[in-house]
Amino acid sequence: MKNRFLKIATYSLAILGAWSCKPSADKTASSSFLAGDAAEKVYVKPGTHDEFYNIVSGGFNGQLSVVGLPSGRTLKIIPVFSQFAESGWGYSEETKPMLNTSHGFVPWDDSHHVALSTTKSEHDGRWAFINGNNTPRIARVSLSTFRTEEIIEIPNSGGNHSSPFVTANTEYAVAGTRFSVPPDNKADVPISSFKQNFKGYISFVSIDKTSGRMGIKFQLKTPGVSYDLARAGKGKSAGWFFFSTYNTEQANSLLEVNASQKDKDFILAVNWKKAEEYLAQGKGKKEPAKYAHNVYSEETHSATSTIINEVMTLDPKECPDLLYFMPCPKSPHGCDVDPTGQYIVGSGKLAAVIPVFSFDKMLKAIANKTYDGNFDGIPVLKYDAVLHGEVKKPGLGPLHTEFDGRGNAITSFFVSSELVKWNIEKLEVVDRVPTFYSVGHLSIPGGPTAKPWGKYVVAYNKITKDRYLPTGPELAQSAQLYDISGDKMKLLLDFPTIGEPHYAESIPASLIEKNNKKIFKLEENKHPYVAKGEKETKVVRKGKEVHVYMTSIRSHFSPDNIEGIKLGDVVYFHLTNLEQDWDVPHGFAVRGALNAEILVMPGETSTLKWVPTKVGVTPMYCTDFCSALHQEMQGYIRVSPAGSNVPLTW
Ligand code: K7E
Ligand code: RUQ
Ligand code: CUA
Repeated sequence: MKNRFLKIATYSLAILGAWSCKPSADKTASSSFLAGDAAEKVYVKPGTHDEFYNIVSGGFNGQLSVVGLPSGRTLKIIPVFSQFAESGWGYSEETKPMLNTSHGFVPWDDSHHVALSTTKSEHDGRWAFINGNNTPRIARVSLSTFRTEEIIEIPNSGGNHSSPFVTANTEYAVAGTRFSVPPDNKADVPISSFKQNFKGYISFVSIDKTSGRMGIKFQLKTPGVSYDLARAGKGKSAGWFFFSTYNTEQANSLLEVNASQKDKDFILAVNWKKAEEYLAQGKGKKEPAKYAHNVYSEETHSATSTIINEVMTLDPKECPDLLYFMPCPKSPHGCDVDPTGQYIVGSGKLAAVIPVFSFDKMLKAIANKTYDGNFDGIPVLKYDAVLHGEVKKPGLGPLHTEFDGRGNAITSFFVSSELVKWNIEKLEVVDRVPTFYSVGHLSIPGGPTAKPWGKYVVAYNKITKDRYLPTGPELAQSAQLYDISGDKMKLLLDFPTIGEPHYAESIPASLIEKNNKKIFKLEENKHPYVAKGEKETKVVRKGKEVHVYMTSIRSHFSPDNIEGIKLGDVVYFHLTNLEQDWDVPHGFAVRGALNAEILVMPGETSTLKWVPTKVGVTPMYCTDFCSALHQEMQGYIRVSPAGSNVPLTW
């Protein structure tokens, strides 16, 4: 990735001639961009809360982190596509099914983008969606429990990058493939047959209004190019979705020479409302495809995984007026829609301008059939007919754009390492400020929505260099917070991030705090192995399986001494935390257990599977400091040889 951008850098410099706005790496340079009262502006008094939540993708750690703004304090890591020993996520029997896929258990992914749910294109504080790029998946995270509640795999995809951006009322999250691939059911083809056999399926994943439950409503069989990023329309364009594309040469080797031959790639406009009509008319076709759908239930505190074997597809060749291509200068990356829904901003990584498209002009060009031929059977609209205008010489390597709600856009520039603010109507640059260094995504609170809150922009930098104490060859990843409330953007703060920060969204704390779940009610616990009081605790043998119905309360486990376990047994500790006080979890660990530990929240049941490997007495204990007697919260398990007749007692 970095190599590719470096090549692009050289290339762009060549096409633009001498361009010299690369900020100096000299630290003194940053001070002039620093607000004089920066410290005061990011200071959140002890005991008080931040104004915004910043929900940040962890990149290739497959997780989300939750950060407070403006302080930059990390509040939580939410495991999504990962195993996380701190909470037992992906280790406990209840959560393991969440990481199931058609390939089996895949406890990792490469996450790029966060999408917060919206109603009428405004944040509603209900869910965060995040994509898995590697083993294509979309996850839904509850912003009430800050837990992953659902993961759906995407078939016919090889790199779920333009995802999981959502439509105005969160009707759909999308999944466009970055690597076109042959369809799953006809996948054994020569790589050189790219043009004939490779497809770029775009999935529309429906989201239930009440439960949030996801399902793949349909997949569009789109041409075999790379779908890089996407945004839904808003307001008048709310029935449309826009995707940036690259490799429209359809080359199977993306060395620079191959993939950037063309002067223009495309932004694909998808009329998804029309797609729904075609589906209603029965134009969809079910095709074989295997994928996993994993759902976590708050009632049973457990997940189930289902494998599904077919998917509904729509072929644009049989459904006219569904897709249109808009030419966009060289290798567009970001594709962003302004708060009104009128303007679509393409960011050509290799381009010397930022093209801004007009939705009204697009509709007109479609009505008048102002075409410039077609690509793979899909009409290409004339560039001049759909263009609102170009921002000239804005910087080098534009990637992503967000909006401040005051008529301005802010675009990140990777190569010239800066944020550039420009006026959307006038297409004029109004301010620029350096980033340290090489910014990728950026986030303004509400910036991708119809109602930006403005105030700050966070730059997520790809390179850190000298910003922090060095920690060996690998350095902390870096974000930077800027004040955008005035005419000039001012740097306020550097803060490290957990994992590579790709995209993030920021949302007023008030929209989330009001829905916050404080406690799971014990009486509502429907876990099949729950023990709702110490009287219900027991140890049950079923052949070689031993089930321990166990409870915890400050400061003891019940039972706390177990004998009669034999080598060859598989022991399941089903621990119910009887506490009904906020913020009193108990942890549970057994010596030598391969499944890490579990952390059980008040009112919840969680299961640690343990396969003893040695004869003897093994300690178990609480891992989370819970009271003055935490250190006393312990017990023993006696494991005897396979044939022994030690009776089961507790
Ligand atoms: Cu890093 Cu959104 Cu994957 Cu741009 S992408 S920088
Ligand atoms: S200890 S909370 Cu584990 Cu030394 Cu102190
Ligand atoms: Cu329970 Cu420590």
